Amino acid sequence: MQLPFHHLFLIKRPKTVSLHIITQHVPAMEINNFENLFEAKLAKNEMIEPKDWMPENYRKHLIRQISQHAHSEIVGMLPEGNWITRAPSLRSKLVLLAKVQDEGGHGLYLYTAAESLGTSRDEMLDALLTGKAKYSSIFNYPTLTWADVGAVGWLVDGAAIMNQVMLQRSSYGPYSRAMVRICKEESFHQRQGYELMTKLAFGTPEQKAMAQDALNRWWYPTLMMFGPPDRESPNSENAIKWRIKRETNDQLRQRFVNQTVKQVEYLGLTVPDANLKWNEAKNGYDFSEPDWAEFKNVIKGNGICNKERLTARNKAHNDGAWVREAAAAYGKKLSQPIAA
Ligand code: FAQ
Repeated sequence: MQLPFHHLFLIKRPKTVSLHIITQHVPAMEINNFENLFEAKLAKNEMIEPKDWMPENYRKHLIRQISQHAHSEIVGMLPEGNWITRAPSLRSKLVLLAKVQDEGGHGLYLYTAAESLGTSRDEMLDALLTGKAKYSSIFNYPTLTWADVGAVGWLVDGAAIMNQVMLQRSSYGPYSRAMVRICKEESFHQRQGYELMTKLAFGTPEQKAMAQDALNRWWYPTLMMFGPPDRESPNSENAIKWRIKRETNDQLRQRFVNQTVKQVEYLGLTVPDANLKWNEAKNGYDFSEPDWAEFKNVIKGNGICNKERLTARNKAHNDGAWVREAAAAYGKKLSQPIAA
């Protein structure tokens, strides 16, 4: 039976059968052939698709990264969502609403990409809601003023794009394709943030001070978004080998600093780093590292807003139970044959 397009969203998807289960019973010689095929595809820069054979650790690595990324988008709706009711104009409210909704959409594309690897939405959400799963450290910092909405769009979305542009060429097809669309939307987010910062930085002295204060508080947490330094990044080696990540945490962090300093200068603001200095030899800025002890503490669950964020996500999940039940009941009704 061909269902109308909108009905497809309401029906609970069957659990994906993953190829790794099938290949558990395949003789070792054949696995070798599969492995050669997998390696050959990577070498030719071809995408790995859900039905292709893949090493178990590649599959697990992707589920880890993509589900954490999805959680980050969903939790990332909260800091800015906090300002929707207090946006200072109808225009700014509309723009902010659209941006926050986009982040929700990104979460959904990413959960779907992760499901194609054989995990379920329920498993992933359970890990988030019980605090077992990680999500980006950045969303455990509070948005204290309207300028923070600008700083998040400009810096946080800016850092997200810096990282995600390379993920558009990630070796796993569904992840790579989700990234293409996400990057387009993130560019709009970055622009709305920079526009807001421009208004404040060229506004009254009080507004400029608000913009500087937001930059001071968001600069180092944004640098942490790229992950630990390469020397302490256990996942990078495989990620690069399997072409999941195309550049390392430190390379992307450096590129972000190089690009953003010019934007700070245009705004007439100051990067809160006394060691920031152009280095001709490396064709980039030298800059202070973030406080990695603070980073570790935040990802352990002890940041300023970790508890508040998980409480909010749990409340939303519980409040939405009736929607899931209604959708499942409607899906069941649709799947029953229509009486003659
Ligand atoms: N926060 O070995 P590595 C956004 C963990 S989207 C928390 O270097 P990897 C849009 C890492 O998971 C932002 N944990 O790991 C938006 C690992 O732990 P595990 C999210 C972090 O995977 C804007 C351990 O540390 N973007 O902002 C962080 O190679 C505005 C060791 O690290 C993505 O997720 C962190 N910052 O590199 C939404 C992009 N960094 O899992 C709303 C995709 C590291 O072994 C509003 N992800 N960890 O227990 C990636 O590119 C990578 O996963 C990295 C980390 C770069 C995040």
